[in-house]
Amino acid sequence: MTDKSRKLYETACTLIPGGVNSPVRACKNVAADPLFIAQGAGSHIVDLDGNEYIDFVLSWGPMILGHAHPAVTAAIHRAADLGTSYGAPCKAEVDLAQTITDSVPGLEMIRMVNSGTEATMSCVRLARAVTGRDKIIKCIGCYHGHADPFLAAAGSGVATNSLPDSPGVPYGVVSNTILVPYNDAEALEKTLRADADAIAAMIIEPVACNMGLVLPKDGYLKKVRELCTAYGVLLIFDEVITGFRLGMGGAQAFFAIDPDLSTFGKIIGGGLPVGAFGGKKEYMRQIAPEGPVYQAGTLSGNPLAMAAGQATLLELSRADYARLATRTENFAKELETILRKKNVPVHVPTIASMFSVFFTKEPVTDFDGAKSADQKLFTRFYHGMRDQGIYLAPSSYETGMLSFAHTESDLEKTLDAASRVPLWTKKAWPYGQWHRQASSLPSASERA
Ligand code: KE4
Repeated sequence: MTDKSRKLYETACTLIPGGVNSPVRACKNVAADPLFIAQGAGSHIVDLDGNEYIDFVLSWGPMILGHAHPAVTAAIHRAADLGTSYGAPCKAEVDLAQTITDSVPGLEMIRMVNSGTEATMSCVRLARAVTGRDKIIKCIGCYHGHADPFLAAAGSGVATNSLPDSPGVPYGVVSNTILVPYNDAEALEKTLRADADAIAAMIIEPVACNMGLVLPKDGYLKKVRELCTAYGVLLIFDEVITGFRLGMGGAQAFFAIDPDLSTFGKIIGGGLPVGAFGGKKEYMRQIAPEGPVYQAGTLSGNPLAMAAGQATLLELSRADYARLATRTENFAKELETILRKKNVPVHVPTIASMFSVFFTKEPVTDFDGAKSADQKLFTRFYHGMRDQGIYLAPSSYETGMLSFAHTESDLEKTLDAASRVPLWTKKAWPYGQWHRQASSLPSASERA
């Protein structure tokens, strides 16, 4: 019942590498063809064939209010009526910068860019300029976008020189990237003791969301902060996902840690292309044109993206994050109980409005643990859920998310679907036999 998606995918593959504009959307990890989405409204999306799904991907994070939120859509319409880009400063940029710096405790100044990758790439350049050092530390399994310095694979033995993790990335670039396991303060201390004088910064996802959802062990982030301070290494919190997801102050407020620099994206753009990096004034004032560290972007601070971000954050400032976190926690616990009744090893970690599903015997605390998850079981789970109208991230290395638009009925239907997926037998799932036609969802103006 996904013929239109399948046909369009065939055409797309003749025009776009892999038929998609970002690899994970190709659903290769779960041997599925991508669905082409025609519309989103609240917690639901509809594909080209009219099948409706409850959406737990939410565009990988931005749609925390749900799709086509009336206030966000109206803000974009208003901005678009005044023009789409000026290449000159506009009030919307200042308004959003004020909102973000007012919301995030450690943030004194911020620069807008157009993606999370631009934010992390620029932030690392700033850290290297400020310290005069070239090396950076990142955690194995954390993802900070596709800029060369981050596409590093662990070399022989951990925390030694890294190897390029993609063709086209020069060895010389990643030789300055040191890899340490996430949640391992001892390995970090050993690295700093050996090499601190050459290290500009450590960049970390305070909650790891790109190896599945892996929570920081108690005290880990505090130890990371203390070690970076002790060895004179800047600490960069990559909050592209956790920013405004864990609350208005992001992970740095949630865990009461004060990073030197932070990066943002996704939610702050309300679904339009936005990233940002910021931190203490003493560092940010080094950014051109105030300082010598060059960083630029034709569409940075785009008025439509700023309007979408500001409207999103305004709604979030009035939202009940604690209630959404409790609902997500209850949902995750119930999902874990349902899946365990199928006699499969499974853990469903959760924090704030996020969760993920690891088919592992032990809880996952690092990338080695994430890699040990049973991919066959995850693939069956993914297909079994998608065929019942539940749209999950097509990889166990991604994180599921709830929005403020998800209803109790959505969660009940999802848990009911999970109870029906045959994980305990080799019986082939009757893939594709499910569909529920939805001509279209109510538009934003109809829901305003
Ligand atoms: P973008 O360049 O994709 O806007 O952001 C890069 C990035 C940086 N930091 C973190 C913590 C991130 O999670 C990301 C991007 N997240 C992935 C999903 N896990 C984007 C999805 C995709 O690549 O299509």
